[in-house]
Formats: sequence, C-alpha cells, structure tokens
Amino acid sequence: MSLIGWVCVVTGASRGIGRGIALQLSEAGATVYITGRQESTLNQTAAQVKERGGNCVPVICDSTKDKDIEELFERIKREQNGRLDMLVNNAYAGVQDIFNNMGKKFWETDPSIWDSVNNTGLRGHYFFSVHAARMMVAHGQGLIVTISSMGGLRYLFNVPYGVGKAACDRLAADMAVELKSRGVASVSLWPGAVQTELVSQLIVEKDTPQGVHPKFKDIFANGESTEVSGKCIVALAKDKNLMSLTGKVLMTCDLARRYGIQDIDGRSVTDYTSLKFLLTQVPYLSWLSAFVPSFIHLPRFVLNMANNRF
Ligand SMILES: *[C@@H]1O[C@H](CO)[C@@H](O)[C@H](O)[C@H]1NC(C)=O
Ligand SMILES: CC(=O)N[C@H]1CO[C@H](CO)[C@@H](O)[C@@H]1O
Repeated sequence: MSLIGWVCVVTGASRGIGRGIALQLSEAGATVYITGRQESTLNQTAAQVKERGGNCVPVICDSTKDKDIEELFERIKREQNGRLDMLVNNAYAGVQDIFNNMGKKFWETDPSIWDSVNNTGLRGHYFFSVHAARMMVAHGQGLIVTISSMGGLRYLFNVPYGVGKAACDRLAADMAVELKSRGVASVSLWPGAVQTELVSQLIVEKDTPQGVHPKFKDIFANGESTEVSGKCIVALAKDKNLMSLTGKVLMTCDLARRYGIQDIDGRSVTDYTSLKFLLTQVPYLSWLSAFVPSFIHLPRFVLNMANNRF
C-alpha cells in the first residue's frame, strides 16, 4: 500500500484504461476522485474499487464543460484541505467515431471528427491540468500523467487522432518546463495495444473492418490489460528519480521493465517498441514485417527522438 494518504484524480474512469488506473491507484491506498459523464458506469467503477477495499469518489463531470471541472476541484479542495497529489488526464471521447470511420481518408470523413477527438481528449486535459497545477504548485509537489499513444509519433487510425496525441505529448512536455522548478512532474504515458471493453467489442469480437490490416486484430487480441497503465503509474509515483523523467514520453513496456511489472494475469507486458510490431501497424509497410524477426527492436535513436522531440 504505497500511496496511502495520496489524493488523485482520474478522468474518464467509467471504463477502459481510466477504470484500470483508478483500480490500481486505489488498491495502492490512494483516495481517487473518478470522473465520467454517466452515473451508472461511473458507479460500476466505484463498486469495483470498493470490492477491492479501495476508496474512491465518483463525480459526474463532463470534460468539455468548464463549470463541471471547476466544481470538481472546488470540491476536492474542500474535502481534502487543498491537497492533490496526482492528476491522470485520460478522458477520451473519439473512440466510437474513429471506429465508425475506420479505413476512410480524412477528406472522406465528416470533419466534425476533429472536435470529437480533441475537445475532451486535449482541451479537457488542459483545463484539468490548470486547476490541478494550481493546487500542486501551492504544495510544491505533484504528478500529472497525460495518457497519450504511439499515434503521437506516427500515423495511426486517422489524421485528427495523430494530431491530438502529438499535442498531448507536447502538452505534457511544455507543462513540465514550467512546473519543474515547483516540484511538480508532468509526463506523457503511451500504453501499448490495450484490451479495453470497447476495443474488444469493436475489434476482437468483430470481423476486421474494411481497409484495416488483419494484423490489427491480433495485436489487440494479445494486448495488455487495462490495469497495466495503473500499475506503471503507481510505481512511477513512488520513484525517487521521478523528476529526472519529467517532460518525457514514457511507454508502459519500458516502465514495466524498469519496475519489474507484470500484467494482472501474470503475462509479461508486450514490448511494442519492437520494429516488427511497428511495421505491422502500417498497412503499406506490413509486407516487410514478415522478414523482420520480432526480437529486433526499434533502434533506440528513433525512440529517443520520440522522447526528446521537445
Ligand atoms: C450511483 O451511486 C449513488 C451513491 O451510491 C446513488 O445515489 C445513485 O443513485 C447511483 N446512480 C445510479 C445511476 O446507479
Ligand atoms: C485545437 C482545437 O482545434 N481545439 C478545438 C477542439 O474542439 C473544441 C470543441 O469544438 C473547440 O472549442 C476547440 O477550439
């Protein structure tokens, strides 16, 4: 129980990675405020936390509504005497839209997809971070984790997805520049292919959508559980050298290796930095992957480019 006394916020914790993170943080002893738009699914996460003996506070909060966000932080200030140790920016609204338009080019897709991708999953992160940083800076400590993806580095799914994720990485990095002297860390976290409920429903249990490489399905079918990110964040929060990582893009597979973390079912966390894995993500290059053994890893300099772009 390494996070006893910690006060954390996890946005978009009704399901998926957000729920997995809330479960792990509360299992480590933290008090976790979880946000979501729907009371019923939010309550399900809260019930699961309780079942495991954890402590969480479900708060209905729409990340696109500034008033909701303000009220959440006012409430935390009141209930926790101004203490806030961690914010996890996770809420993301575009998944259904992305899958509905899978395989379409950007000019063939209704451009409103831009807003459904970036309103919650980028603008919302900024607003949450402002409020969280005000509380953290006042106490000279804290950690902000922004959930991003390999889509921040190269093409994945569609144009607005990649632009939004690259912006998340940049958000984490630039906040880190201003927060570093105040004792607050800010990082971006890239999970691997995660078996969320939605992904299982949309990819694993369905025929592969048109225009999508069939390998896609395999990757997600063998993906990491939704709790791996949470395990990584718990370990990261307790890392004595946390400040040396601030501003960086961190990958769950790297953190899993660094801290000796396994998935909840005991599997090791897939190293999705392997070159073969990357190649299978890109349809027009995928023929190449047949010739590349999976033990060949992406040269470090490429990943360092990802880490040190800013
Ligand atoms: C969610 O939980 C709260 C507190 O236990 C309860 O008052 C509320 O009715 C629940 N809502 C739903 C939709 O289950
Ligand atoms: C960067 C950007 O385009 N942000 C927009 C995301 O979507 C919301 C909602 O439509 C807009 O208000 C932002 O300007």
